[in-house]
Amino acid sequence: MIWNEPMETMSRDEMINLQNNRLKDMVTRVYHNVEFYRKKMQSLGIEPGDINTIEDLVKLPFTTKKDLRDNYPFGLFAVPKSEIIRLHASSGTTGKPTVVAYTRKDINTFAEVVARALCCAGGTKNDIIQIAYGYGLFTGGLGIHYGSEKLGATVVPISGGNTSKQLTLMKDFGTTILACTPSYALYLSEAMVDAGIDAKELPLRIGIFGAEPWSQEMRMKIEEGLNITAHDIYGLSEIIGPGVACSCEHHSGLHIAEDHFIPEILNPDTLAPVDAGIAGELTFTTITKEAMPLIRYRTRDLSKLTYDKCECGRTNVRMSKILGRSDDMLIIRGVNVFPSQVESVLLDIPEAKPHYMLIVDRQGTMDTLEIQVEIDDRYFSDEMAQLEHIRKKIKQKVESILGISVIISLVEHKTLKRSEGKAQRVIDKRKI
Ligand code: DLL
Repeated sequence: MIWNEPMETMSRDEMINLQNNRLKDMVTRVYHNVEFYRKKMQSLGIEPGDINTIEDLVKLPFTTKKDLRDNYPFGLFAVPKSEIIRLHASSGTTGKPTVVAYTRKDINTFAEVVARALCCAGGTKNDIIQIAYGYGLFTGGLGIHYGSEKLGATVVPISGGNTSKQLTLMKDFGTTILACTPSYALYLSEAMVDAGIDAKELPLRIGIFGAEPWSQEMRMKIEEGLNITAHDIYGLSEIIGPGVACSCEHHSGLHIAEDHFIPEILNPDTLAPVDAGIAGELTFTTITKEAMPLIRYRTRDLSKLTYDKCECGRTNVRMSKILGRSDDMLIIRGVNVFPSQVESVLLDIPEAKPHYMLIVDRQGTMDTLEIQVEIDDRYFSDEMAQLEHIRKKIKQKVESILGISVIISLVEHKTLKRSEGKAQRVIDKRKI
């Protein structure tokens, strides 16, 4: 079934026409209401009247995570605060999170695109959907929640964690759709085995997995372990949250809700748009959002697009599974982590040297992050108590910035490998 036939099956010409009109309207709104964009456009010598079709997108400036940070917290809002009914946030490259805002219409759009995604994955109002994404500032829990209600499914808002309860409710309630990160889905499948539950005896049938990269191999493993069909749902807080795109029954890319978000793929070096089929950095322009519209937001996610009609009948452009990132962001247990966040903490600790190494691994299905830190010779003593004190101090500061637990290992000065070119600060041993 297709949730919104008119929007998901229109011809390319109709879509371009719709995008043209919405783009013009959005550019005019931000020009008049957001100083940041007005100044950016003025410095490029363009006015709203210069933007008439999506071909004109290339004239517009880019927006980056840094721009959001520089305008923290509310500098990019395009409506008065009284119109804003919700805020969400995700971690940024420093301690400050990236704040995003929604008007009532934006919350409706969010629910609409998630309902579309769930329907695209085969969900219906007869489903019982267990939402094991985190609720709170993260867009995963509440985003999927509102979309599921819009779909008319029965929502079990259990949030993340509490594995034994997840399994109990899944069994007792007869959950048919599980929504969580792929790594947690894998963990649940293993926990099921340990608990003596046979997945084949459960009515569970669909998985709505995203928020972190995962491979086809991982998809097969999860499908086998949970006896379900696993779908890939993509999104990011800055654009709206989950529901920007989702895979359909043909698992041949993710359909983008392009009547709301216009995608472009850029060559990561030149930032020039590339043709369909060529991989590059995914960039979105939101054309219907009211509270915080973004122009050409550089996601740093690598993907490619195809405009071919899908066998499912949808005509919306599809993006490939995310192929990687053009920056150094890691996603550890669903949390976005930048090595530079660790660096900024270490620079503030006199005992530590700014030489460090992040070792990411997966034990069972849980991601682990070990940070090896070089300690200044003056402090590297034989006294256990003193070293333990330094270790705890670093651990506490790093954890408060990253928002996840870490293992800190102290090493002597000059032990970590120095590099002659680009410093390699991350070893990712996960096989995803
Ligand atoms: O992760 C929104 C979301 C929630 C998507 C639940 C899907 C399901 P952020 O915390 O802002 O938002 O992180 C966004 O996560 O730029 C990608 O790097 C990564 N990401 C999200 N979905 C996928 C996916 C949410 N399906 C960042 N595959 C994005 C690979 C993904 N990476």
